[in-house]
Amino acid sequence: MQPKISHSLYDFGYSASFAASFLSLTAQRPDRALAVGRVTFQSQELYRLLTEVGELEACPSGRLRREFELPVVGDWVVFSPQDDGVVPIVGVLPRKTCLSRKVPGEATREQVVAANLDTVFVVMGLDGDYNLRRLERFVVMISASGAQPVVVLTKADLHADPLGARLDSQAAVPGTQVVAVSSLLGEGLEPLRAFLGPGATVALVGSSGAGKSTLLNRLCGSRWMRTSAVRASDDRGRHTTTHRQLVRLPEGGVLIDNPGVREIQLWADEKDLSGAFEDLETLARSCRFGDCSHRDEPDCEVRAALGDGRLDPARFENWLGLQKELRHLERRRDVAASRKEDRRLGRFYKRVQAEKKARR
Ligand SMILES: Nc1nc2c(ncn2[C@@H]2O[C@H](COP(=O)(O)OP(=O)(O)O)[C@@H](O)[C@H]2O)c(=O)[nH]1
Ligand SMILES: [Mg+2]
Ligand SMILES: [Zn+2]
Repeated sequence: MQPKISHSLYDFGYSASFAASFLSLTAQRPDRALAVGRVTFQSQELYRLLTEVGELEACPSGRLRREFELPVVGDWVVFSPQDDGVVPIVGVLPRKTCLSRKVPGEATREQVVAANLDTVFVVMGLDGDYNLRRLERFVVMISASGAQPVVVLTKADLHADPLGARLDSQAAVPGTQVVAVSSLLGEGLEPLRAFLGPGATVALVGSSGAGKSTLLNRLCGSRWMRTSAVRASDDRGRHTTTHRQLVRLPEGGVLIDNPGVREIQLWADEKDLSGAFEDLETLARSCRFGDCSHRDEPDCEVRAALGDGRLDPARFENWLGLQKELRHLERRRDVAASRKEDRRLGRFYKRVQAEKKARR
């Protein structure tokens, strides 16, 4: 049995607007007793929920599986309480923010990796991991999610000039706060604490080995509530031991370690580039032509900035590359959407034909 939580769900991110959604959802199901919980862990069909009566194991109902994409870590879900055993999840409350990527490979589909994040720490090590172009990509991805990105450069103790690195990173993502820390020495962490606390949801993303788990442990110390590991079956029916992905802090607030975004396949719009490239967009607005390609047009402010060293050429190339990628994605999304609509209409006409035939 899990220890009872002495906090209210509001300390872990619940809010008046989630409560309103919950009420309108329960009003549609007056026949059932329903309760709300937050997904702390997901592995295939097995879920764990943080609820008012402690942590519960849960599983999406058949109807939810058919009608909605499956809930993810951070979601607030509606479940039907049981006396014992696994509780069925019957609904997902509308998300406040939603961190998504394109599914890996050729398919043009969105994959939601975490929901209802307020802040995302983009964790990057000041060692071999350090890469400004990847940083720009991450910030675009998080801007698209609706959450606030904060860049955390870890392993400052391994770098000869951490302040210089911080300034370089700051130039790559001008609108975003950049912090350099050493989780090893416990240095520079103070600015991060402003984002934690009752009601706040913070996720850590970054490549493997960047220092996410070490940072999480530093931020929580021994103060995060260790609870027993989750026993889950893998797809071959073996039992594997996994740990919850969302941890709660005793003073309220939650941290999510690595919601699976090591490789960044963007699922974003061109407008989401502003999060990382506001300065470039400002420059581009001063070009003589509104549709300037910044290659060889006259009176191009972007080229002028490249010429006098105000703009890093690698950053400029990454901006062009991301623009191209997002335009391509938009076209593919349009095609995918119209194919889906075609399939839907196809099914509709088939049904109409079948009904006609049955009536004859
Ligand atoms: N020197 C130093 N090493 C660190 C720091 N943070 C993490 N590490 C080391 O980097 C390695 C990967 O860290 P980990 O937190 O597991 O990375 P994750 O894969 O992002 O969770 C571990 O060996 C850590 O001890 C730091 O601030 N300084
Ligand atoms: Mg880790
Ligand atoms: Zn231009």
